[in-house]
Amino acid sequence: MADVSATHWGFTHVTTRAGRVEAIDPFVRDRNPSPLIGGLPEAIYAPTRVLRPAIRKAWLEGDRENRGEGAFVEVDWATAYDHIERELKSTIAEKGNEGIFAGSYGWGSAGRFHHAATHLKRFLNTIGGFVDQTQTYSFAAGQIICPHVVGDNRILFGGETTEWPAILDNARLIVFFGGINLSNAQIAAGGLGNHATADWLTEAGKRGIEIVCISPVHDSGEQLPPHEWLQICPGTDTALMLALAYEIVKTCRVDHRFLERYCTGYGAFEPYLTGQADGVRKDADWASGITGIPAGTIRKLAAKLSDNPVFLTASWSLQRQENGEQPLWMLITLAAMLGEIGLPGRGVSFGYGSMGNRGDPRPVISSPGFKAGTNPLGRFIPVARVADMLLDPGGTIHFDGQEITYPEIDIVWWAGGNPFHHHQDLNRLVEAFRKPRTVIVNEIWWTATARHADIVLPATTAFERNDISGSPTDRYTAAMSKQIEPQCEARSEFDIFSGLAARFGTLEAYGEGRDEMGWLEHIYEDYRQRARDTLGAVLPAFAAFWEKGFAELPAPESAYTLFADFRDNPAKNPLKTPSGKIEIWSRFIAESVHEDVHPHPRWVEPREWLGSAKATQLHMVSPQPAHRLHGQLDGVGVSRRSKIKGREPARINPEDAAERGIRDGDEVRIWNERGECLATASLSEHVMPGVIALATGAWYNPEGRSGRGSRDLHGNPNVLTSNVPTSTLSHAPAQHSALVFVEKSADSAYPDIHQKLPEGIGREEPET
Ligand SMILES: Nc1nc2c(c(=O)[nH]1)N[C@H]1C(S)=C(S)[C@@H](COP(=O)(O)OP(=O)(O)OC[C@H]3O[C@@H](n4cnc5c(=O)[nH]c(N)nc54)[C@H](O)[C@@H]3O)O[C@H]1N2
Ligand SMILES: Nc1nc2c(c(=O)[nH]1)N[C@H]1C(S)=C(S)[C@@H](COP(=O)(O)OP(=O)(O)OC[C@H]3O[C@@H](n4cnc5c(=O)[nH]c(N)nc54)[C@H](O)[C@@H]3O)O[C@H]1N2
Ligand SMILES: [Mo]
Repeated sequence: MADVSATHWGFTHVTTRAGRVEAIDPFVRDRNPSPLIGGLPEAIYAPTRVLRPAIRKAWLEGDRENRGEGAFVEVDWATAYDHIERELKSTIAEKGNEGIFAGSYGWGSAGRFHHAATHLKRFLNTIGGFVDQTQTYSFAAGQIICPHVVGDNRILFGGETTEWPAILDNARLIVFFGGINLSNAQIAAGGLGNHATADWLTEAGKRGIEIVCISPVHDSGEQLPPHEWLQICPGTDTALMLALAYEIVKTCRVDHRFLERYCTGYGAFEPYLTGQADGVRKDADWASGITGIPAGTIRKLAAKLSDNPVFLTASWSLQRQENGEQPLWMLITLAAMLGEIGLPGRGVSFGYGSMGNRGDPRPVISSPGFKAGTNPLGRFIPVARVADMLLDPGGTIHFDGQEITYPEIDIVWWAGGNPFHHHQDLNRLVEAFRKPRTVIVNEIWWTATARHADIVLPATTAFERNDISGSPTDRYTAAMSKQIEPQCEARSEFDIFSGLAARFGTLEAYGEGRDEMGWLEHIYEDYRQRARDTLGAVLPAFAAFWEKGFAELPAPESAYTLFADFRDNPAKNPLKTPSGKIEIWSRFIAESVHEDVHPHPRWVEPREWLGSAKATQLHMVSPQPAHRLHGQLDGVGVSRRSKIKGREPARINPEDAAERGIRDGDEVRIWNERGECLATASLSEHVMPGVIALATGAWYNPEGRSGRGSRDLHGNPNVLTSNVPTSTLSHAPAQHSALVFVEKSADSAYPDIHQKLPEGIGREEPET
């Protein structure tokens, strides 16, 4: 057995001693390992581990109003199963399976077999199905708009995109809307054997490629090769892109041949751009007033775009805000006007600064995976509409041209996600979570979601079970060998749901007669065969793979460029859009009920942005945390050390701080009409004036009873973010659009949520 395991922040080697994990070190092949893995041994034995099944005491007495309050009782597995079995059976009898919500969005383990949500769904599929969620929080607006514009989502995420070697060989200018944040590139869903993004950027610097970063926050500034930072007011990138397009029209640099051959609808768009349609020229002066970028700078950038082979990219953050569909659509339009799309290493694609190894060369083949099967119920809601669904049963919405009716939910079940991390307007979520009859959560730690549940099931960490990793952007697959026994009563996801399936008589359908190792071999051999059939690649057989600890796909011989085949022969390789071309004007959208989305890209003022702010308000951006993954590892390692006086640092420009009498390290109160939190001010020139950056992931730590009216003591931005969707087309989360007030508050002691357990929960040392 090898000592290898895998996490979303990198592969690891594990050292154990007397049945305990002693150290977790980076994978030998990793050239830029993430410091996050240093916190893992601490996390395995953290005081907030869920050690036994637990049930909320008041729920046993029929209460549903007080989730998040009061004591739990610890029970054995048989008792927990008894309750779950009874709950599921009564809901199915009374309401049918549409009374069960198990979308369970979230970043469970990197191990693809014990992926918690997949097991939950697979089990429920064997007993009639459940209400699901579609899209991801990462790029929900993009997932809806990109297929309308370019036919699919390769431009947004995954492994099939323009690769770095092609970019470096061909582009002379790379423009990063949203900047390039190397701390975000530490992470890849499903793990990564080597962190390559930093090396590609270094190489870009060596080759003298010009780099422009456009963002309200200058992340990773010191680690990047020479580059220019343009400060932009949050939520205004579309206006900047329009002005760049306008200046290109004005200087007669539009590639009309490309537009005619490969695009539809430019004729309907240009009159809007030039102001012929609405009397407003979208020129550099116009955009300067919106974005805060000097008009001369915009014109200079437009000239550079015309004069150089370019690669344009935007981080996913641009679409996690009101009208978040627009910047992506407009950047594609801009690249089309330049005629760059499909030329080797040039054009446009998103997410290069958002996730590790996007654009790293890798043969196109899907990674090892475990499937939930088909949901016989077939009902779903958009990912960010959970609270809306719970608060408005029977309500209807239009979503990407379909009508969706919110079901009445009895049972909410979350396994491998943390809505009290990811959901917008948390105080509203608290209210929504007090509606269903029963909330079940499988968790490793006592997160705020577990604390707002009725039945909590203890899950193992990756180190306590055997698994296999796989990511669409990585060439490596890890054989994740079990290193220690499960802590106390914790069980693997497969064991948890096998136990339930046995009670429902569906174990055969759920487990297909395989045990854990049987499944791993099955998943791996399927992958090995696909690698051989589609790539001619020879991977070791399962036993050898398991012994070695990892397998590696060969690097592709030539670098891939997205849409090169389409450019080469658009008749033979059309896009999957209705016209087969890039749609700058979309008939689907023109004819849809979504009147808030125009049929071509355009600038729409968000409700909350600096242009609508009161003099004392700041625009809060809530980026991904450099020191943890969402809420994971918040209480340990580099994340714990990054806290100031126990609270999350809120980065603020010294000018804005001075105006408010705030000094570095002061406790601050951040609030708006939706909520309030405390954080610690960290003065930084890397944040532009008018903006405050509060990273996500500080565990929600409400003072008193959770919900509207309480304040979060730790610095969780989602008590401040708004439920307003990006648009009615995508209903996506718009968490970067939030105005807040900030003031200095008197220093107070911080009660550490990572040391505090719900009442009734034992803390005895786990058995080892
Ligand atoms: N304000 C604001 N909010 C945001 C964002 C933002 O930019 N701003 N970003 C959004 C984005 S992009 C995302 S992806 C979401 C992320 O939101 P989530 O994915 O929900 O956040 P995580 O903290 O990663 O939650 C995963 C949970 O799964 C648990 N877990 C891990 N492995 C297992 C396992 O094997 N079994 C079980 N049962 N549990 C396991 C972990 O302990 C953790 O609590 O947040 C979104 N929220
Ligand atoms: N360390 C770490 N890395 C992560 C994660 C994590 O939790 N921790 N989460 C992972 C996940 S799930 C995802 S989806 C990705 C998300 O990847 P992204 O969406 O790219 O990440 P963010 O950090 O939200 O935003 C990136 C940058 O965009 C800037 N920005 C915000 N609003 C605007 C705007 O209006 N215009 C411009 N031009 N810039 C803006 C932010 O200030 C930030 O510097 O990150 C992944 N990487
Ligand atoms: Mo994400």
